[in-house]
Amino acid sequence: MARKELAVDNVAEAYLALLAERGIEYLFANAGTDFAPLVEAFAKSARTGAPVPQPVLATHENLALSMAHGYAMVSRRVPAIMVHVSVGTANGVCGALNAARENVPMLFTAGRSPLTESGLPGARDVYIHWAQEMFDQAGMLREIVKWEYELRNGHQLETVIDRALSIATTPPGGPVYLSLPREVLAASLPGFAYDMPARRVAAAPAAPDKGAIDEAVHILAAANHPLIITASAGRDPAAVEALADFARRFAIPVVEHRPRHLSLPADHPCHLGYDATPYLDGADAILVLECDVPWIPSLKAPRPGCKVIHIGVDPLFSRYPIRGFPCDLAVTGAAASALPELGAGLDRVVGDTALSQRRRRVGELRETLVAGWQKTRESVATLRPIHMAWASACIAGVKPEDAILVNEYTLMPKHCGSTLPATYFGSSTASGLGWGGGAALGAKLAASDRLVIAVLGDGSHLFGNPVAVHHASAVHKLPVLFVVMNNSMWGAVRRATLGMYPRGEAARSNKPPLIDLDELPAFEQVCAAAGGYGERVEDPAILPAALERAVRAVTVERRQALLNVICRGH
Ligand SMILES: Cc1ncc(C[n+]2csc(CCOP(=O)(O)OP(=O)(O)O)c2C)c(N)n1
Ligand SMILES: [Mg+2]
Repeated sequence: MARKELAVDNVAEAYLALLAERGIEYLFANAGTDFAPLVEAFAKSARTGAPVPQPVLATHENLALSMAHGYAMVSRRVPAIMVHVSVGTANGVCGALNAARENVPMLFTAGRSPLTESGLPGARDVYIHWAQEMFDQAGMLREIVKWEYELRNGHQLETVIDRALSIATTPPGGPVYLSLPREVLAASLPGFAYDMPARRVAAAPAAPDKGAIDEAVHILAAANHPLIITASAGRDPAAVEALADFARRFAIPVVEHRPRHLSLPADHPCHLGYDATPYLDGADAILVLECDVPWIPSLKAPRPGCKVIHIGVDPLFSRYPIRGFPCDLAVTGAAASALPELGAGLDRVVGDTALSQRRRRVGELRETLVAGWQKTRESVATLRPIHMAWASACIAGVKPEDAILVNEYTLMPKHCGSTLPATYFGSSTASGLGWGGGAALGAKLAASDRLVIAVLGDGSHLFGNPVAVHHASAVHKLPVLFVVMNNSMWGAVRRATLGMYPRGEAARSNKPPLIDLDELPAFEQVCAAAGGYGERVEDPAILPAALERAVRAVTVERRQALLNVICRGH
């Protein structure tokens, strides 16, 4: 094993060099006084050519975290983020929760106010250094991250960084948090030696237990009407083919419930849409595959006799305080390795006659479903304000097959299906709004040759700091197409209220409070103000042409574009 030595002046320089050596390409950053030693080290590297991660300026922490999230989900590499002490961490907590619930590994760091009031290099020299210091800065997100620590000195640097990265990337992945006091970053370090490659690596994933796989085979083989429900099997692109093969071979229908990743191509013969409700009564065995919420029990649950198997890297979602779905068997393991093993077991026991009957039945169900969707699209195509189903279908009409869709959360996948792995990303199951714009920019950073389309609600767009997002798109040359489905409201709040109180005061009111978003700014002009193409679309008939114009602006002119699509409430 090789030891490498670097001539550095201080811990900050060694830290950035080590991040680069460990494969961190980007440091998404929102700076403050705590950054002084890092700004200095970046400036020095620009002169000397010493490798460091590329700093990516983000003018709000939510944007920094969301960009890092989008970059990580597409590149499958680990991003680093740095924010300003306690206050920056506070702004980043929502993004960290989004990433944690989606098992996105990231190194989330923050400065720590200088500890000393004078004497050491980096000691307090601005009035904020007293008030910004907290007893327990990491306490704000200790529950969210997999590990947190504070760098105490330069001598532990290699151990700390390697431990942070190996824990973040060990399945199930997730963010880790490291605070960096200013005096520690500024401390002199006469030379820095470290192992290359790293001697502390991530743990290999747990292999599915053989006995548990046999039991799952037994349950599925005995079932006449098995069903698979997934949300995130496709987080690992290799799982998409595994699921496609498995479903096709055994004619098992698959529902993608609230998908965050494409797990099965939308045109797969076993794809039965995005809502398991119609199939729950008939199912006699359900395989819940990388899915935290397969159905909503207060609305509809499977029959009591239906066997339920959960498979995933953390099939119990152990970080969720409450999750009580029936679970007759839970198998820890990645879908990409568990499904072929299940398939091999089922191959030995399942007869082809039963399968051909089931294949026919699944085919009929799918035909009815797809015909229903088509009918919906036709019936809403001319509605004004525009229907989100029509807007989704129009997006399907312009997007190349390899385009990356980032959905927060108004795109309707049933009207805009994707077929390739890693081309669809839905917002985190934690649903901390304000993610989509930044995530799309991060996705573009990871895949510069692909068209990236962010589909946002008017509400979610506002949560995402649009001015900061458009600025980042321009300054980092990340042209993305933003489609805002603008119904001038928080439709979700309306639906929740009417769902709980269908005949209540709000239902009777013409204008219930805290739902309508009146006097919204012209989102398209905000994009244009940052150098992008912007267009407001009210007429459903011109939406396809408007989308073509916007796609052209992004792909040919290489500038961002925003369509402000005036939609009806839903
Ligand atoms: C950070 C955060 N704050 C509040 C919410 C609650 N919330 C969920 S959906 C929603 C409204 C979203 O509005 P919009 O994006 O316009 O979509 P619509 O429901 O109108 O289609 C709100 C406020 C949330 N999920 N995250
Ligand atoms: Mg809305």
